[in-house]
Amino acid sequence: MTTSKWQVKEELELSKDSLLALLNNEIPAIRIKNFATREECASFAAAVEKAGLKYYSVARRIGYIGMAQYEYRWGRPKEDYFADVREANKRQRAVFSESFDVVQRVIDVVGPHTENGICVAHEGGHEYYAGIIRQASEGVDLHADFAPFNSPTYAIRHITSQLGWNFYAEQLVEGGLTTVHNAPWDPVMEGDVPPQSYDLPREVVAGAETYTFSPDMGDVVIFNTRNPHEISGGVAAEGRNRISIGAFIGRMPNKELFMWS
Ligand SMILES: O=C(O)CCC(=O)C(=O)O
Ligand SMILES: [Fe+2]
Repeated sequence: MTTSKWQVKEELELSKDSLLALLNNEIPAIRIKNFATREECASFAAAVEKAGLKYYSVARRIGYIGMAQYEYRWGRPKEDYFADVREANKRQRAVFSESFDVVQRVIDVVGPHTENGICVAHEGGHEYYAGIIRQASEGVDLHADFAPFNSPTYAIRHITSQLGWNFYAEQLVEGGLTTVHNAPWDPVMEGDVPPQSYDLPREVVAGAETYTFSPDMGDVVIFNTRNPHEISGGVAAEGRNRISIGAFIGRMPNKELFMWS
């Protein structure tokens, strides 16, 4: 992964070239404008409210529907993860059935720009869960997402580059911006134990160039999640929360892109 400066300081449109450049950390982000219509955003947000969110036990409230592989990183067997995928898929389908299938649309839209296709990650005949819905109006602390460190006992550890896409269905009145720091995360690994990746010390991004983008309703934004990133808190209002759904995209050694959350 390139640790030098990005070649541009702006978001590019999705293309074969920009996707490769993002995988190589040569550009800060790709934006797919108008990925969904206003009506689709509204129906998605309404379905999320109706389904109800669960909350993580971190200081700033982050609501979610679905599951993250990362939750299984310490002291939980892999079988538990794959067993829980089925229930999480049901909760996701309840939302998609009242709006649209966001994950399938990402596959359809991104697929033509890949070298060797894109699919939901799998190993040993089991599919991972892809597409976690989040409400993070109070912001998210500095963290990095890179499977070789976060998931050292899963097949996704073989990826050589990791991106994350997020579709924004509802946005705040103010704030909620995402900042990406060009400082690829490179912690010291102690065996197969994932290191702390959330609430990283500021030293890891000291002196790095940054890129901040606005999570505009209806758009998908993709960035390289090995770069530490954070979300600022903002001003919510009735019907104006920061509601998104996202998944990671990892490049496997055969260039196939694997998606999971
Ligand atoms: O919601 C966002 O803008 C970024 C969320 C995030 O941390 C990720 O996709 O890895
Ligand atoms: Fe992240």
